[in-house]
Amino acid sequence: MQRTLSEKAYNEASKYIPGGVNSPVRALLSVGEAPLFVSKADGVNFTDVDGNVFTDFCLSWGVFILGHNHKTVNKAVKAAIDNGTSYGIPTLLETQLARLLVESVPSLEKVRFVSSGTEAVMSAVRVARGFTGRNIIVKFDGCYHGHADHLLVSAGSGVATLSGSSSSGIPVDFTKHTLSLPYNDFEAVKIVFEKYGNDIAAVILEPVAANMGVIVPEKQFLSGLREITKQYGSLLIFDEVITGFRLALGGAQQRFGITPDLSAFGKIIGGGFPAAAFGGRAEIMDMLSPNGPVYQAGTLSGNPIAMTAGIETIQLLSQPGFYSRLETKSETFIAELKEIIKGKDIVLNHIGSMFTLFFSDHEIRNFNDVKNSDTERFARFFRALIRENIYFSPSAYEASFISEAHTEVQLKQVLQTIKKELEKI
Ligand code: HOZ
Repeated sequence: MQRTLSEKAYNEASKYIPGGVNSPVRALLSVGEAPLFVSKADGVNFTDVDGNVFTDFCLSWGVFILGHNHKTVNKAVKAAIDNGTSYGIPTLLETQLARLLVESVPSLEKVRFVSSGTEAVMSAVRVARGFTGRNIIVKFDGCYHGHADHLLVSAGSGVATLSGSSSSGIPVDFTKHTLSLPYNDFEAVKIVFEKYGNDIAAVILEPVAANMGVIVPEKQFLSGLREITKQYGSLLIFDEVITGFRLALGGAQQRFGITPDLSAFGKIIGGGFPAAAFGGRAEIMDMLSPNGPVYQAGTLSGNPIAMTAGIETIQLLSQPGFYSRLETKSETFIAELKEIIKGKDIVLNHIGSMFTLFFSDHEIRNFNDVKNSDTERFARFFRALIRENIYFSPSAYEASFISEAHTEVQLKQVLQTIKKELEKI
């Protein structure tokens, strides 16, 4: 496979952009590969600048549940552009998308739009602190909630590949109210609540972890968190930036039947454009300025192009049968993949259309398990797939995704390739 133009593009980008990329995982360093530069994408495929075509299971990190370049979404966006692209003044589109979110997600009574998942989570935490008048935030090791200072503690995603899983440049004072505990460990949560319960503003987590690869919460974990936060007057925040509109129209909270106080959304709700949202009970959300004393703002928040793409996407996802079709297709793929990896010291964690292969002979239920897995073997696997024109999410600490656009025939071909390549690594 010729990759000379990507290599050239990387060298050129590195002159002007740190590491040549605008988000670290894209540099592919943890999988020992040179980054790809993309020229276009359609359906489940993207084409790099050298003209190589890849079957995509990263899908802009889960954004494209409908596949890239969806005709209906694009048509609406093209029409919206002709009316101007940002006003900094309210539009009807914001209310329309807000209504769709509130109608789709069980816990939402009010939402506010921002432009990225980082902003959504950061703002949800601020509202939680404003509402409770408390400081402490409990999070879980390996969950990634964007790059706000106080949440970059034992974080997953690209941070997981830094030594210590935290970023430099953050004063200790900024993280002193953040406690990070092992995922799926409710006993640890109980101990922390016994000690600090009345000072805990919120517990925040990815209801299915997807930034240390996919880790599904154990049965009593989410319900335990719901009960204990209620008992102590703390809020429960679900970071559904990845799981929202992915695991069901109502996200992980609908799938598990647990109602958080606040939730954050991103990725899918922008239909490929920068839109994210946070929301929850009206009495909490009304703490936000101008109704209340918690400040939060943004020039491009709710911008008409992102709102249009979001509306079109959610309407398509709301059509009867969408999620059951995606679920069935994913189940078939996962079942066959399970057969392929049998006896190979590989663990397949999955739920709905999200999955991660961990190279380990142990169950993977928390960040430590992921760190102890064979990430070198994952890297070899990733590189082998790339040579076969298949693009999985490029780190052992990420989730891969199936979309509506993957056909059964394509998935079968991918499985054959995986089978063949696993024999060699
Ligand atoms: N935080 C994203 C992975 N979970 C990476 C985003 C990107 O590199 O585009």
